[in-house]
Amino acid sequence: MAMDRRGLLKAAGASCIMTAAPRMVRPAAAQTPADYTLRIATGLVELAPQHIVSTTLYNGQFPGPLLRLKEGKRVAVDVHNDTDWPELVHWHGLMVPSEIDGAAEEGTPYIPPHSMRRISFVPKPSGFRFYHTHIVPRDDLTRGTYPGQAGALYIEPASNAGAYDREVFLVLKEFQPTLSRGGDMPMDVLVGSPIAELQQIGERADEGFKGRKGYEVSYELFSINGKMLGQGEPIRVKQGERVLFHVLNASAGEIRSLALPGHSFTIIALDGNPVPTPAEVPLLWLGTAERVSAIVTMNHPGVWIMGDLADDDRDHGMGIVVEYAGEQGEAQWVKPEPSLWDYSLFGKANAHPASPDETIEITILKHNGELDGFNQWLLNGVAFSMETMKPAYTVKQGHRYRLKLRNASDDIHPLHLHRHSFELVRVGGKETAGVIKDVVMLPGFQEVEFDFVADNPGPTLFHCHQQLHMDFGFMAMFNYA
Ligand SMILES: [Cu+2]
Repeated sequence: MAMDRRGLLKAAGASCIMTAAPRMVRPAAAQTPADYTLRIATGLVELAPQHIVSTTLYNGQFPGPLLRLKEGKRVAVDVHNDTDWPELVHWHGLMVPSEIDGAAEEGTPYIPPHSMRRISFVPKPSGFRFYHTHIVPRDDLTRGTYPGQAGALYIEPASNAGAYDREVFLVLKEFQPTLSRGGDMPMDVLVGSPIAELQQIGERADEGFKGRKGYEVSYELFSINGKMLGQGEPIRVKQGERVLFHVLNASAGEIRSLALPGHSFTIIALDGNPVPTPAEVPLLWLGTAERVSAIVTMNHPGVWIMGDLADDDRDHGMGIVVEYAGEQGEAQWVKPEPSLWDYSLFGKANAHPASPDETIEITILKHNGELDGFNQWLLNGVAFSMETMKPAYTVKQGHRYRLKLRNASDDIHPLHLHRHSFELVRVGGKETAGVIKDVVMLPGFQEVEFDFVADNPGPTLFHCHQQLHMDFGFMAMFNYA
């Protein structure tokens, strides 16, 4: 195995961090084959014969390879960075140490250009997770989560591996981003009503930026599993079959919807965590980086378009064909009735989460076009500094923290906490319990509350998963006391 001395030392350092007992590091150890290899490099994705895009990929493919890991069984992944810039792989939704997590803000070392780092960790918790880059591209739309650096990761439970005949992974992703002024983010996504006080705070902030609008990102091409609608193989199903879909929104910043005409989705897990109340919904809404696991009973024969509700996005590729055995013809789309997403549907009825040891309230504010035309984001008046990376909060191990996020902006924010899961407490003005997630959408001028237990010591990053938002201030660090 080609590995320079620096790479070897880095790998050795990582393995020392990972093991409680000191372990001899011998050259032979590095020669043990890794369980997986990820190679970050420029490559081509054929979204359609007339749409071949050059982008950065894992192993020359989009999505990156599906990583199937076993809960509790240590895994070694060799990550080769064949690009000209430093890279990071973030293990989204996994409880790993800060040095492994893949966020420079937490202290994970970069993988230097044209070098390799062996990453070793014990996968947990079980369920549908995600890996992606975590570098900060700011105005460079060829880097960060804009290119094709995303893949699904599934951690099999240590016991009870699940009893489904068929699993289908769907990775939703846009390509060819451009900067634009004014976005078209869907608004009728989530239940709940705007809070007047938050609207007033937002309006007051807007007064200083009269009429100014910051950059947004729009996309030319849309795909599921790296193919535009109508390209690639359809999902072939049989009548009566129950198909478990694992859907990942791997967008850099879009909120996505997904419907299959004549069918409904029974949600069994959110962000890979089984929900207390599996419930049936007519369509899915997923914020950036969210995952939904849902069973669809195939009881409506035909050839259908499973696609996004937005006609424009679907027409530009955001969909995949579902074809019943023995059925032919052009795939049909039928516009579904509108349906708002309500996380509390999947919660425990009449239950309350444990009381927190402390509540942390954070108000989100936007300064339109403040940073060279980009919107600046402030949490309690502070935009995160990439220079100082100063932690905003200190937590005590074992304590339960309630985060109360108040959104004084009109955008939906997919909020993400690293290295921990959280329990939803209040969404859309409704109390809930038992829904465990690592990303939650917060609609414009609303509030959300969720709890996390400080059970994974080390610097921990909290941020909006909208790439533009996180790059321009929407981050906060939690340190353990
Ligand atoms: Cu955001």
